[in-house]
Amino acid sequence: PPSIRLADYKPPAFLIDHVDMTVRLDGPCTQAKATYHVRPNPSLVHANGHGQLVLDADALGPVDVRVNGAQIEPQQDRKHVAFTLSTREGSKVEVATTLDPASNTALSGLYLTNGVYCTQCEAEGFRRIVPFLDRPDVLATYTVTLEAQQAACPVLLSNGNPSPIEALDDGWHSITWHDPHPKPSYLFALVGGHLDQVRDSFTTRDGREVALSIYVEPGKAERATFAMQALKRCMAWDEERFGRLYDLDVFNIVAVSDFNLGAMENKGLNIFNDKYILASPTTATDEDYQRIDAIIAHEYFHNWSGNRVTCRDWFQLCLKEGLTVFRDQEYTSDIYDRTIKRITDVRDLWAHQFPEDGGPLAHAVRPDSYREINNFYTATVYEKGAEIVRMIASWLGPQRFRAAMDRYFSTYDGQAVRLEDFLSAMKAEAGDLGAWPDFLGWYTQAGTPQVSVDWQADTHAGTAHLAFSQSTSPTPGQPDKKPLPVPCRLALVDEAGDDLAISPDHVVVQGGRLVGDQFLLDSAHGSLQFTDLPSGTVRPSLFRDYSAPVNHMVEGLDDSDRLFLAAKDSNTFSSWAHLQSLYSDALQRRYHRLTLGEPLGDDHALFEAMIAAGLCCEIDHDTDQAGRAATITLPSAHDLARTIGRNIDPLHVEEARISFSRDLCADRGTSVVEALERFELEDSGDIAPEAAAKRSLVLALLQHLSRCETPDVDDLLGRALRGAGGMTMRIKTLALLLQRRSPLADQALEAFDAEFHDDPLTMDKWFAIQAMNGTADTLVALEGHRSYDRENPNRVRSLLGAFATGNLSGFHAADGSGYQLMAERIGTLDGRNPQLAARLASAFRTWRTMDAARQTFAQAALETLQSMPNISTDLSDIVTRMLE
Ligand code: BAL
Ligand code: ZN
Repeated sequence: PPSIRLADYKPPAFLIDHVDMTVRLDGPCTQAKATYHVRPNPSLVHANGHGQLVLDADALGPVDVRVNGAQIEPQQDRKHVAFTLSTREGSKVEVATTLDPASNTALSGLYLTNGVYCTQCEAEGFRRIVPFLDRPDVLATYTVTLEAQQAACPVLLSNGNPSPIEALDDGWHSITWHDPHPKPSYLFALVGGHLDQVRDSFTTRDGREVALSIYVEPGKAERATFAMQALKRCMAWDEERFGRLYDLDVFNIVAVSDFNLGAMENKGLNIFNDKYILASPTTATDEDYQRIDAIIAHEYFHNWSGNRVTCRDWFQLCLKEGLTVFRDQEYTSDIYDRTIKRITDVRDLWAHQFPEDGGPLAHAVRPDSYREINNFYTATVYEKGAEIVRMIASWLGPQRFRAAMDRYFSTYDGQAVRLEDFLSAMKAEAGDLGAWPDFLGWYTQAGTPQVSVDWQADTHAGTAHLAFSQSTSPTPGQPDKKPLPVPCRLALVDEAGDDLAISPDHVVVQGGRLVGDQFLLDSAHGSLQFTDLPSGTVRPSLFRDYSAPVNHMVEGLDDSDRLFLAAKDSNTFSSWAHLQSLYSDALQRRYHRLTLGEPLGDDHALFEAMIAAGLCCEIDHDTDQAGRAATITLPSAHDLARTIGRNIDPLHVEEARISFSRDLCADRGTSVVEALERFELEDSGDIAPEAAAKRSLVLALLQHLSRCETPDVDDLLGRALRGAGGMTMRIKTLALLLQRRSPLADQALEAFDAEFHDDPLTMDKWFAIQAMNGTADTLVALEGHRSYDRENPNRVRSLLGAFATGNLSGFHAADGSGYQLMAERIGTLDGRNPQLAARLASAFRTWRTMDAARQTFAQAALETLQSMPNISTDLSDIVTRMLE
């Protein structure tokens, strides 16, 4: 299909104000009927008294259509149902069709998951249930009646508030749900089936009693108690922090086991991938718990940022997603540790968004065009989108930002709007901050800006100079780039590690503005000239808290300056970042020496700094163990590959990291082992954040030690595994044993399998660690395992997804076996579930950064996919862009 372009947006000719819908859940004879209260769009001129109503449709059988009670013959093709309507007055349009949810393997529209009926309508799934004006700027209230056999579907849910359930003849029953809030069809949902229920309640600040329920597959209720606590916590937080109150009498969450996304924010009826609801200490890791917290909050927060104020069109997707990610990041920062959360988010941005923005799939946060919107639920729209909101929030400061958000929600409540509307609310509260920066440029321009900073100081003269320049490389469809407003939060740090007070009278600013501690670089070049500095060495701490999503390089600071800042910078994020930049340089040096066959050199000073940071005190000492863990964690192999950028040999990338840890252990291993011995490797399995922080530090140390070649490390890891009180230590130590090909690994894998083989979500971890440490042959063997299911997205992601995105040398194997296997599996999957196939295929996006031999294999694999006769639009879009 041709591209859809933002520039071609036209308002709908007709509006639908209310939808009355009845869905009779009856296996392959499921019936969906809907009555639409349609009126001509009053903002358009309708010339001759009638017009075409073109309803969107997808994969529907014959549709029965009546207009004002009279049956008509519509024009129906694969994608549309069209007929003529009066433009002088409103019409009642009835549509009816029959569906077979069990055959819907694409998991978009109405489908069956483990015997439960469920829906996924974002972005364009509603049209797979009934024909509709399936676009986000058509907002309607909904009254939905669900009918089913009581025995098959005791639970029947939809959006809004329910009326009492009614018994019908022959063991059938029905319930009607009414949602008074106008919403786009992508927020419609229904669920029917056997589900267990966890109940609770929440009273809003204005006294509304909200009945909360989490529905899970039978027998899993115990694992949903954490999720319920998380839900209540985030509801209270959104009231407190953003003044957002819930607006229905019930809020339901349903966890299902077949789901393409993480979760979905349907109004009053969030549907979740059960991976992000179910947790127990013996089956979930610390990261799982944090992710559950974050995703529950994310979906709940959409109730305002997305549902009450929604998007005019899909180009504005980041309006709800970037903003809601920002909101969930803030929530998680408040309830866990702000610096650790920032570090985690920045690492994720570097790992996922930067490679996207620098490769063939690069697109603006608000793209100009798309062929398949499902392919734009990306790290760029979500994570870079959140970074833009973060820059705006930081520019406005907390009070103004809160006022601006209040203004945004109250001005646009019940409307479908654009980014420009969001920005105008932000700008309206900017007060005396001066000219409004071109934040829209961040939404419309793809690519990661490169910011070079040159630092020069003259201690005797008491002066210093910071020169900035920015540029952005061309991205597909955008050859020329303009400068963006880049906020650099900075400080000058004195010899004691204290921030110097910067008086505006002693700074000359060019090419930007200095407001508080933010230098807003808004030209290609800018500078700060400092005078009257006190005596002694001064160093700059730049991009504090990662104040802009740019790649920045600083000239004029040597390794000892960076080591000083790593130890002394009062901004804990920056002190982490200084050390990371040193690791990154050291690893790149090792990589290049490996490719040249040269000796790897010595990183003794860096090892000293690492040990000082990681073991500054006893592991058990409760001083910021999570911070210490982050500090001694190396950049990932993928991040190192991205930094190297071209002609990559993944084996050397991995060896650079391995050799670094090995040399660290040779240099300072005794102190690490001693520290761990004193800790005795006992793990309570307690899920409290303090216990999780301690585990993260132990694991960060074990990660390095696991690269030592001495056999006593097996013993150490074996003891850590046996002492594991919960899943975090268990799966991570098992992964380390596997990674070092320890003889203990097989036995531990078997024990895990024996214990969990009938617990699919837990087995996903078992599949994933093997996929990340194996080859294409490993995958083939694992596909035959009794717990594997080629049709379940979570299983597929745990095996194929983990391999393609978490195993650099396996996926990019020198003989092309990784590419070939992935292409084969993606090709097969495309016939069943195009969204999942396309998502997996995007792992190929770095193929042009590999060495020539690998590129040849990758290209062949992509071309094989491209030439498949029945390739889906989803997959074809990704593969084509990757080959362009
Ligand atoms: N709207 C799709 C799932 C999410 O981002 O919440
Ligand atoms: Zn979202």
